[in-house]
Amino acid sequence: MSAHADLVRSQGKTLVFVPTMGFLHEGHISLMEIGLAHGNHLVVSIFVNPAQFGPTEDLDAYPRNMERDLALCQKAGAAAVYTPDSSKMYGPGFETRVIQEALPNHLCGLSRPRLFSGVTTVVTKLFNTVKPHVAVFGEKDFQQLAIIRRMTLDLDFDIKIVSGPTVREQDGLAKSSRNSYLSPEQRRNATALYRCLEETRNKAASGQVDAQRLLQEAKEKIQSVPEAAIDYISIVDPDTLEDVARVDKPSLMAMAVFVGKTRLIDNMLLYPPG
Ligand code: PAJ
Repeated sequence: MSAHADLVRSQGKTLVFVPTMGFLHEGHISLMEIGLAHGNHLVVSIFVNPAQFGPTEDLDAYPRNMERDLALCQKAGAAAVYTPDSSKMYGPGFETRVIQEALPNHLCGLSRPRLFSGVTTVVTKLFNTVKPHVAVFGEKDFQQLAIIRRMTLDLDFDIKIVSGPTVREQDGLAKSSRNSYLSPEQRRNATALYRCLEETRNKAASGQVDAQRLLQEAKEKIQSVPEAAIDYISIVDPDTLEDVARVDKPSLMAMAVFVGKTRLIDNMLLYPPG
């Protein structure tokens, strides 16, 4: 991969990179399309990164379909797909992690303590090997995007970070590789996340800006859904990810909810009236 990147760069091409954990869906494909608007040599990586899964999480169960993924990458215009294996990624004696101080201590980082150091570590390694000019990340994982932007600045990566909007199913459920875990009934119930975000966005836009009250009502709504268990629902400053008391400027509503055993995340920006 590294030699390929050197060759591509020496040809004066603009190398764009979309890192993924595979089991690709339209959300991933949309990032590839956005990438190709920013460069002319698209590299996709497919790597289910053990370093970002906790000991009780779904590493082994994580859905995989390499053959289908490769065909989708080719169709989307990828010039190369990088599929490292874990024993090479984390060879004998591996012991270094990239750790960020503040941004991981919110939202998903609180219930998944190794998630973001696993992400920053693997993305650093991928950046060093793929050597992209541009890298594309999804707003669906808003906290991850914020962390990658911060890391890119802090560690002087000469890479432009571009984001892509969340791609949804027709009924609003954010596309996710993990949606494949849901039973048909759970799949129907899972639309509650999006409906709740939309309802809250409408309330904020019509002047109900007290965050505690918005959150209380949102939690009641989610709690009424069969098999749903809230991990967190928060309204935060989109830059610092710290809780806000009022939606008096654009604020991020983010949630993680278990539907059965499947942990789903979603988010939406809330805007005050006007
Ligand atoms: P993965 O969950 O496969 O997601 C890869 C990229 O696709 C991420 O940037 C994610 O935000 C984006 N994405 C996922 N669902 C999306 C949707 N519905 N709409 C738009 N974009 C979507 O995120 C990871 O992998 C990993 O943490 C990774 C960055 C690859 C590091 O291991």
